[in-house]
Amino acid sequence: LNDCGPTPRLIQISPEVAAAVVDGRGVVALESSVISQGLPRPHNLETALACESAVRETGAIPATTAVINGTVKVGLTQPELQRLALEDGIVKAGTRDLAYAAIMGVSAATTVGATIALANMSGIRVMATGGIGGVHRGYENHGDVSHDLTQLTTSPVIVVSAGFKSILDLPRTLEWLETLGVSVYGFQTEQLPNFYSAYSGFSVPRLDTFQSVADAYLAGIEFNPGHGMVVTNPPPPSLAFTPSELDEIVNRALIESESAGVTGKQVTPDLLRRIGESSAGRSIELNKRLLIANALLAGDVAQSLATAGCG
Ligand code: PSU
Ligand code: MN
Repeated sequence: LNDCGPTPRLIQISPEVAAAVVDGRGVVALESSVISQGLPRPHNLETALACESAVRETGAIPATTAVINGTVKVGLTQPELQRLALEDGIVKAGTRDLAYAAIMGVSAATTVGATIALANMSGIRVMATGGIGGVHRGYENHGDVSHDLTQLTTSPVIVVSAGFKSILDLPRTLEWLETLGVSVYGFQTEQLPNFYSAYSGFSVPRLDTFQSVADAYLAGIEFNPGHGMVVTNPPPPSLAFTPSELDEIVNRALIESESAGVTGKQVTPDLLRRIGESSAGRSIELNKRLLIANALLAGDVAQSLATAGCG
């Protein structure tokens, strides 16, 4: 071995997170692309802080990830969260973008894929987000599949979400996860949620307790080592959309975004913004509430894993 190998030298884990991992306490990784690209100001900062508080309520420690001036960080300070929420020009970083951000000294927010890669390198087994990326509609024309899916084949992390973002091709995303060998579970439901709606028409295996989520994870990494898993949590019923409301609003956003010529990694943030505008902010409030609910569930799951001696 020489000094040029993959020993972590560019990643900086905060003292609080590092101590929690060493002590085997519950830790939850939180992504930051939702802060910098997914939600508008001032909701983004409020949500980021509320998600960290939700994790702390369960007794677990939050570890939001991002690149700050080229330093790849796991566990951020409040001023760093503020920068991600309020500064212009924060880049969106998938896993492959981390290296360039690090050597160029830029500041970047991490997607689910990049976040679970960093969580795995840091000894963190649980992460929370709103909706994960997947196969985009019109895949046969442009081939756009989120790296979130493939990263789940090399990062054994539990991803707590409300499903796949409803702008995606849900059946194809499920097929891809099956191909990749990544399990998708429903928390206290057998109906796969569709991000902004509790109903997708697809069923998933149901897990009813935090402990059973932890058990499914530990069994999963025994039989399919290296793979992560997806736990879906239905969105809060008071704000969730019905399937037909959701269909209408997503279809409109897709048409507008396509005729505006939006492509690549701009697609997801652009669609979320359009849906926010056409629902008069309801999708934004819902996105915020479901992110907090997922952070809470992730914290409880992380605590169950820690109790099992696998923090
Ligand atoms: N969940 C949300 N809002 C978001 C995202 C997730 O509620 O903005 C982000 C996540 O960071 C996810 C990314 O990884 O969108 C997916 O982007 P893409 O489809 O370009 O891979
Ligand atoms: Mn994409």
